[in-house]
Amino acid sequence: MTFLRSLASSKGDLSSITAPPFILSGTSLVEYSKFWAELPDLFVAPTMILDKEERALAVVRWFIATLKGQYTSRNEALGSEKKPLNPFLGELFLGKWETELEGTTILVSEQVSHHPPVTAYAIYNDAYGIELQGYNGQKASFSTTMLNVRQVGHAVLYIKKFDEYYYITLPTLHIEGLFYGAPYVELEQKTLIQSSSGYCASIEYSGKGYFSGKKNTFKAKLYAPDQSSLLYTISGQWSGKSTIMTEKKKSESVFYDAMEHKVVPLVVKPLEQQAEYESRRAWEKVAAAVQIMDYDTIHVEKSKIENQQRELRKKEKEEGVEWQRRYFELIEDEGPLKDVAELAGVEPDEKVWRFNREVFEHSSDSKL
Ligand code: HCR
Repeated sequence: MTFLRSLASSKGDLSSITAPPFILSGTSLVEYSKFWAELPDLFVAPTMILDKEERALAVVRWFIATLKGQYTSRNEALGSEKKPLNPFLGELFLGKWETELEGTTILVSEQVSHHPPVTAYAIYNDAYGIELQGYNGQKASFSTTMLNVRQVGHAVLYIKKFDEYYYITLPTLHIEGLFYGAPYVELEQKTLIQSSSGYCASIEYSGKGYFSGKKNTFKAKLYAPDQSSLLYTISGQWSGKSTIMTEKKKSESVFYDAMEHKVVPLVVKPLEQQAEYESRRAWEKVAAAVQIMDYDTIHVEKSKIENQQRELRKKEKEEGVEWQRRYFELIEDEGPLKDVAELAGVEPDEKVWRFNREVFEHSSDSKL
């Protein structure tokens, strides 16, 4: 009951929730950016497709494939959704995927704001010339039985060979099962994937009952440029199997089957080689205490980090300086992306977080 009361009074700030020990996770939210590319083969697949329409479809397939990791992996690995650690400003999570066919895919994820919390990330594979950039924050509200979470921010996929962008909006979600102490995520509303080539996909989510009586369901529609015609309808479970219907031929076939794809684990440097601002090293003691549910140590170790951060902010205030983000900068978006967002009918953010790759590559952090 204390937990539910803390949810009800959280006023949109998820970091202020006091969760019981069995709901705590030893993983920081800055790590969640990795879920975008745990299937490197699907991430790079669009770069090999010459036809624009087929390419847009491959982007939708990759996106659908990321959802299982993003929204069900804690449930599957730990028995229920967990409350992640609240990243501190400047916290970094770095890693790479090394696969035989795709080569190296790099992840740089940084906490660029603490209040409100915002994580920015870049994921790129140079061999295939593909890059994903994005940032996200969360706004929460509590209704009688559910925690509702609206995601702020967006992701942008760029394919160098075709000089093509995909502007991706993030789904709204809610947490069910709170009263039973077994929280899990369900997606709602929709995602738009708008390509600079004009193709646009609209993905609508629903939980149990609405589309098919099954959990984690979606219905996606891929439209030709200017929404001139509906080309494909895809439906099914994002955590399971989905099928695609070609509008012209009215033929149906399997679109994606999550059971047939195994995630590739991200390779992260050993703790002793990480800088003190790298997520797993910084939270090492808290994570160990979460493992054995040692609530006192969790509290003591978390407080050390929080107090250190408070001291830093106090010093910055006294010196009249602002924390320098390491690899991302907040800029006015005047580039092609603004146009793509407008194509999708999405109000573009006035300022957006963008990756400064040059700075990253000249830093010791780039030695992964
Ligand atoms: C809502 C959530 C924190 C945010 C997590 C986000 C939205 C972060 C960005 C990722 O790309 C996608 C993503 C996936 C997660 O499902 C989502 C988390 C689910 C729970 C967590 C809450 C802060 C936890 C609240 C405490 C509980 C378990 C009631």
